[in-house]
Amino acid sequence: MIRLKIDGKLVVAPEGTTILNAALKAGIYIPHLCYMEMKDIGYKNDCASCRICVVQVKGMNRLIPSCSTPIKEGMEVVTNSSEVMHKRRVVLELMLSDHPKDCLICGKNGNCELQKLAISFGIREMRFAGKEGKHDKQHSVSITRDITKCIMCRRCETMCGEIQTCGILTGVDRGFDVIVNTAFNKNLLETNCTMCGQCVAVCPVGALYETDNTFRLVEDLMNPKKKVIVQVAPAVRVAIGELFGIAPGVDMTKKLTTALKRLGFDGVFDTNFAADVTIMEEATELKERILANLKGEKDIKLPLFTSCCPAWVRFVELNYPEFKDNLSSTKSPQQIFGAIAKEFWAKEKEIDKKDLVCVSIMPCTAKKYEASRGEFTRDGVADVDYSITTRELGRLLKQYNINLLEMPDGEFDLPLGESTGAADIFGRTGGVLEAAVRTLYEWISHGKLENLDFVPLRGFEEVRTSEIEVEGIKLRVAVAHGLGAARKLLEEIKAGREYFDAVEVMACKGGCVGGGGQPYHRGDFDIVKKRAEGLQEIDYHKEFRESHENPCVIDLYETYLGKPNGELAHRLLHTHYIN
Ligand code: HC0
Ligand code: SF4
Repeated sequence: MIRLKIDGKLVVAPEGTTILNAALKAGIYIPHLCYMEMKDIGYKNDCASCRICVVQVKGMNRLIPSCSTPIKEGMEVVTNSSEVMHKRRVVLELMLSDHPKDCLICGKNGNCELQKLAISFGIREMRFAGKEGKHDKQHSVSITRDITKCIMCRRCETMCGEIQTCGILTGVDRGFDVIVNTAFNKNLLETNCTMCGQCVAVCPVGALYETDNTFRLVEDLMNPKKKVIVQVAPAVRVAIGELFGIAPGVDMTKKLTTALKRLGFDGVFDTNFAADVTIMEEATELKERILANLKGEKDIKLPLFTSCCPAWVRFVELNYPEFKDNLSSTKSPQQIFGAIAKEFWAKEKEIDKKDLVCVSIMPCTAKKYEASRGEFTRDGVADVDYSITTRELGRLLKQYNINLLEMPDGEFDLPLGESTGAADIFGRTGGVLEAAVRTLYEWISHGKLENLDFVPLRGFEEVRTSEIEVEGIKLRVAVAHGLGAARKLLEEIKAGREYFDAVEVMACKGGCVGGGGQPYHRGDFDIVKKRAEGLQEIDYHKEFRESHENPCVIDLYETYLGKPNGELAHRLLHTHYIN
């Protein structure tokens, strides 16, 4: 252990700790902008480019960045001398000198870390004249880039390159023109970007943000010719409270349903209902492939990959097309919900599906892209018209003066609002596979599963594997979260060093609870973990915890769909990725 003094306070920290981390642990706040670290997921951005975190060290004749300087025995650090404060202010003023000043309409207005620093330093004048960049805003269906706002902190580059291994964003140019950009300034959709939004999740300024669909939604809600219905993804319910000052992981479902009804939706439904349907289809697919493989049939594509994460699907299409047929053909819950709503619910309610607007609230930026994919349109009508993120919903509720915390408890509308605990855990890493295994086990054994908790599939190790034996059949399954982890797993499978029957991949660390559309976690991965725990709690307390026990799902198959993977189910609920 190393002993040092920070602002006169004795601090003891392990060797190798930086001054910044030693200070933060000791309760001494040093402002910082580029630095971000999430140990649980191996994310570390410590390029020391912003220099906001400079401190004075006794015996050194210059100020040093605290984020990249390790502590030493006997060190005496001052974090708040007048010299330090003056230098920080000059650094900030230089940063602001070439930064656009359109804060009022910026995608991160109110959430910008640079704006917060400018507020705390009381900057009122621009003393230095810098040259603002001239790049136009670049929209994709999921993410908007306003790269003249880039402050070169490199957080997105580290996230995209090291955690997601996609390498879409990198520093280009020099001087005032320097920015993090795509190759040849291409639109993200023209690159191998997966739309995962993890770059958005860490960007401290308005250079990267979700493409906003809230105005479109307001217009649809106003249109008397339209019926507008909404579905809510599992991970949203344990995170939306954060935008109203509630701790992460608290289940806000009941208040949320009332809030959505007050917004004016004609139906408030649950993506979880469709997640249970997804399991009916995906477990059927998995069972059929496993049994065919055991019979020795040729060309059976195993492992079966889950396909509910659109960023993962796009990652496979663009990087590992040889594995495309391993992706489950079952649509994601978002898309299954849309198909059932437009084909089944609309008919029941005698609504022309062309007049029905299906909106989803997702923790994700890639879901906007998924909704727009051509595969999910029938007769020129999209299953899901568009998606808005948890953050967008939070803004909308505040705009309408709907205080989530004051809402009386409500319920989702039936039948598309009923769900089991198996569906809730879809929103955390490992949950889709666990849900599938619960059902598959009972279908193969024709018995009742005593213990529904497949603990080896849980947790936050980047890859978790498990062997499950049912009726003498040994199944080997794996879970990966984060695209870098998925890439490693795919390479092992490709080289024949690993064999699995089923693999779940979620592009974001922690699964959807850590999605790129969730309230900003600001580098605190514990927030993501608490959301995952929140979903687990919901599962524990549900009346039914297996998708095939959902009474409304059973009814839907009996009265409308027929058999899982039967003719109608296949036509509505399955797809073939054509990219
Ligand atoms: Fe997810 Fe989903 S669990 S991808 O993370 O499968 O976004 O929450 O809605 O579709 O259900 C996201 C979350 C969903 C879907 C579900 C799946
Ligand atoms: Fe990289 Fe994901 Fe951002 Fe695309 S959305 S640039 S893949 S981090």
